[in-house]
Amino acid sequence: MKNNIFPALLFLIIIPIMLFSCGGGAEPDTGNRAERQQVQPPTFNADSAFNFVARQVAFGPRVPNSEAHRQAGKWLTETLGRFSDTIYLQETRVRAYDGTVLNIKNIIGVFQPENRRRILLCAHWDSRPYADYDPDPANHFTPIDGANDGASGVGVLLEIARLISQQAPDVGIDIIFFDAEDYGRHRFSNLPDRDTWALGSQHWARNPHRPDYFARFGILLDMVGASDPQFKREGYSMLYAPNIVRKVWEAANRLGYGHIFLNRDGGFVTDDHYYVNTIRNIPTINIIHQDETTEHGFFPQWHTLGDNMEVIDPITLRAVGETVLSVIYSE
Ligand code: AHN
Ligand code: ZN
Repeated sequence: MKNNIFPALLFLIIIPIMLFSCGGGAEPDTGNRAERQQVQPPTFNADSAFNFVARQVAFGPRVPNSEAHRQAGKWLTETLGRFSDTIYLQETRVRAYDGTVLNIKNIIGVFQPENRRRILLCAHWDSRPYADYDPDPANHFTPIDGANDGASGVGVLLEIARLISQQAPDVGIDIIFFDAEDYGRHRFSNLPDRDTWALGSQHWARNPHRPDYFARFGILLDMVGASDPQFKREGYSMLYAPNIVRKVWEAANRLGYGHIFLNRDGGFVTDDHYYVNTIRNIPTINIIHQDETTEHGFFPQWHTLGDNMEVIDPITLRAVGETVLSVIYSE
């Protein structure tokens, strides 16, 4: 027995050691990270992402303090909680621009908490209390579905969460669904507008779920579900995280999405990433649909009752999802 097992052990132990230590170029994956080839990311399922958008919208407008908001928050916490290693629920009260006290929740899913190399992915899960750009003035103070403005980014991130729970990338991922992004001052109000948007991310940036929290970079998804979108290089993203914009736009180009991720500068948008950049100092970009043919500069149904499931196109969800996956699986 002894005599027979020794050559077998040699074969099992010595040969693999030789293979891994030769470094002759046959195994590029053993080189350093910068030279390393991208791992094949898992396949983004656009129907699954679409379904994650539809499930949110089915609760009704997710306006803070409403029953639909409570129910949607519970479902998002359970759903993200199923995919992630650790879930944090950050509940607080904030004061809106008009004095309304809002009960809000930031929902945070952590993957590989022990990994020190981290990437932050985020979107807002609340929807706007006012359709203040609706063509019909009778609708100006009606809450919106926010299928694109809000739910689309969350839908893409839930699909990404599902995929990374099955096949972990080399980096740790934090997915944050920010609350109360869209409770900003309405267009008929004379009250001051400063810092009235993105209340959930302002709170998180000052009180992160872990006091020493840091990520190499962040990606915010906002309005990533309408047909034929244009993602231009958003102003604050270029100011605070130009290398991340380049990295993401290059990934999109490699995947054949250069007609969506345009190599053109867009406007500056005060959105969740602004506070992640300025308060938490994490270089964070915003992938956001900008359209210079509309009066407000966003997709045509922005802040109208028309921002419902009819505007959601799985092709767009896929383009964004594949791009983000490509970036995180090559880090
Ligand atoms: C402003 O209009 C100042 N910010 C827009 C941010 C936003 C609203 N994103 C989605 N809805
Ligand atoms: Zn909005």
